Amino acid sequence: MLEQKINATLMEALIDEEISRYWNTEPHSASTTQVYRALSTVIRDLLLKKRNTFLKQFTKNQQKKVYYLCMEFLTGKSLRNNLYNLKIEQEVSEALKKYNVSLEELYSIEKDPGLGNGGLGRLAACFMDSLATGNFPAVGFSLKYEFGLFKQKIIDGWQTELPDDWLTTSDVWLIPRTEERVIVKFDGKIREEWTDKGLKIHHDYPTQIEAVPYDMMISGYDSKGVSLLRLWESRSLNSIDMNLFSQGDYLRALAEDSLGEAISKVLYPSDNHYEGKILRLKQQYFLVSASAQNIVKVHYGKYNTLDNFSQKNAIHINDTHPALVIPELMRIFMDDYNYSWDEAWKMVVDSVSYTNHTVLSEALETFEDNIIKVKIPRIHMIIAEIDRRFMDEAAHNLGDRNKALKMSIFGYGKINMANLCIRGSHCVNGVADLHTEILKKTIFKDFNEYTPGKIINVTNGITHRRWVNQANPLLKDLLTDILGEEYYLNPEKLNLLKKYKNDQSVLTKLDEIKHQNKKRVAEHVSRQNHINIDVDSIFDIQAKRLHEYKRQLLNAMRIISLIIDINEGNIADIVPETFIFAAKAAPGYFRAKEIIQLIFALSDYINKNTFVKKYINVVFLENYSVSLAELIIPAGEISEQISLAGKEASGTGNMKFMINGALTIGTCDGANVEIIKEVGEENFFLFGLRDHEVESIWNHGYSSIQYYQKNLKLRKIIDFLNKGINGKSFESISKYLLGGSAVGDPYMCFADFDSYMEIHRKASHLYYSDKMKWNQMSLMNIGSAGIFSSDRTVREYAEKIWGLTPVNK
Ligand code: BZD
Repeated sequence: MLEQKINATLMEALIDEEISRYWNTEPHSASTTQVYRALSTVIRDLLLKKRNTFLKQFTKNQQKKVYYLCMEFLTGKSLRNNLYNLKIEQEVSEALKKYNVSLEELYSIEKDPGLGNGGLGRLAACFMDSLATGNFPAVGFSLKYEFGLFKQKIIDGWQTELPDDWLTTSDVWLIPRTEERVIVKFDGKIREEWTDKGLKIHHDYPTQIEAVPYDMMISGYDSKGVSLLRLWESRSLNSIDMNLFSQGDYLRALAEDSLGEAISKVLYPSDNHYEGKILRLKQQYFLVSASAQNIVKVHYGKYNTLDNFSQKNAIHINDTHPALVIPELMRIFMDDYNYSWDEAWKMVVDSVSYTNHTVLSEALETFEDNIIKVKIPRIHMIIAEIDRRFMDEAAHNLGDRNKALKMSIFGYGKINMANLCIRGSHCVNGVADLHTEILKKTIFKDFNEYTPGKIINVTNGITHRRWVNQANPLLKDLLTDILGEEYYLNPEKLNLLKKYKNDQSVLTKLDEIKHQNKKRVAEHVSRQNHINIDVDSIFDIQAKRLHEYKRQLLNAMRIISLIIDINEGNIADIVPETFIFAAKAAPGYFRAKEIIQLIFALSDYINKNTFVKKYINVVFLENYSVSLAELIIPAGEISEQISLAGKEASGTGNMKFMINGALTIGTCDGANVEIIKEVGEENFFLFGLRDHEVESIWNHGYSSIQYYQKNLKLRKIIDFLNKGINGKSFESISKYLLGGSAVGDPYMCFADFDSYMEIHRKASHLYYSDKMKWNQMSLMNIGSAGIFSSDRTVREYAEKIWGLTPVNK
């Protein structure tokens, strides 16, 4: 079917067939949802065929594959992406005329699968796209959460969470593979027996959970490649207690069932904050055990030996969440396939690699030693043995046991997952230059000295095909007119755009495109928030998870300062600005919710105050998701990337805004540093303390009060918060900023405030005094963004870490 060129007539026939097969109805009377499901099923089956052809090819070549293990894949919607990547949007659009429905309508029906929190999960999804496009054999493994990241609803300014039932429409993309289910075992006791063949492990497993795979295909663009995303669903094996059932105790009979099912019920909604909860541990072990069993089985089925395991399989752990794959592979190799410790260990280390995404101490995962011992005793035993051998070896090599102990996996009754990952991987990477350097100097210092060269950098990237070509079709058209289609597969070619930096007609077109995209957002804001925003004002956007270190509060402080100036009549420097925020806070993160409340209150205040509203406006857009990002990022003129230096590992939103022509107001943090290097400081609004300055001030005892006392604007902001906004006091935020029992303003908004105000003045002055210069800077940003494509990122992983080659090369 795929070999046949898809045209509108063939497409119609395929859709008709699905409609009559599923609903036994005439095509013209099918509902929009039925057409959506029928079309998606057709595309899914096309992809399945395409994947099978691809699979045959790399299987025949006996090529190495990468398995990417991640607790999150924030894929975004599938239909548009797959049609785009298969290059059949036109044909499908034509075919849909028969059903009286447009592609846009069908796109809007699909629910956005929220199988991730933020940057980490979205990165994994971009990688799947780029791997398929680059014809790399790749499988992603994750969980089929019944409920993805909660839907955010703001009620009276306060974030509330609603369940995300993404499966009600997106289930069409999943292919159940019940025949490939495996069993994951928990709890129980271990007995060791010495036989003439060595140590034999006996294990009883009272809790056995079935892992049932569901496959999602992700097509590459204009390539043979299709990535497979395999999502595990948990099901209780002892699904129903027939004894209880026959005694009429139906609820208790089913209780067992729900325990098993709970594992893949819901995504943990915290980013950059670990929770040492048992359910989270179970999710992690469930993912790695099911995946490792699957990987080993496929390998053994093909080669009839595991001796060449690490030559043929690269296993990547995305952050420490899948760390337990290291002991799990050891368990399988030793207990199920009788390899010795040393043989098994070599196979594990040679195949496993690990990416770190944070240096924040509250995000570094540790689990209670005891929890692991009780829930997965054999795994605990293996971790203990990994550590024992490591400590002996390191103490011997370093001649100092205390030094070795600093790298131990065990400490203070906890298991340090990062230390397990570093020990069990042949390569560890950070996600931006600065982040990797910080890793080497701080949390992984001892490891870096012990095994120099093991920690490397691979800077993050984004798929420009989704984030420009699909999300910003007007910009795509312009770029295609100027550069041709080559940049679709060679994003470095965007560089050629720079030749047009003095071309008035190109600059004007860029300006018009931005304006159209701003109008799209204004319509959305009017529908959703019932607020009219001025499309001629500068659009300043901060869209990302709500976190203290990302400093949405610094942005809010500036807004308050502008309100105060306007109210006092100090309007000489004031220009029209529209501030757009979108952010979800972890449900238990009180401070983050309070900051949302503050932003909401500011929005409310301004929209009730016609005088202030003449100049500035603030909107908070609910329920930030991939789809909302696709709408708002193309409209961004200022991209707020204002984390405290040294805290944001990389950022990827910064890259998405840049490639859509926004100018960044940013600190020297994460990948901002590399963005500046590419685009030049003259095309970036840099402000704030550098990471070493942050460290030095912090080490000398940061005191926000000192800044407060010296700075009238800060004092007025605090007064404003204390006085309250529309009758709601924000004293607790002012206390947080000034300190008391804890250090005030822990993310140093006060220290960076003046510099932030100043850079904004510079930016907005330029916007209103020399729009062509602004557009020129915007063009330079687009032209410099090619290097931040995830095509480049996955190529680097393939070469430097996985030893992977594309099919047919
Ligand atoms: O990963 C983010 C970092 O904060 C960003 O700087 C970076 O760009 C991206 C991609 O590398 N980290 C996360 O998104 N982390 C999480 O979402 C997360 C989720 C669960 C538990 C811990 C962290």
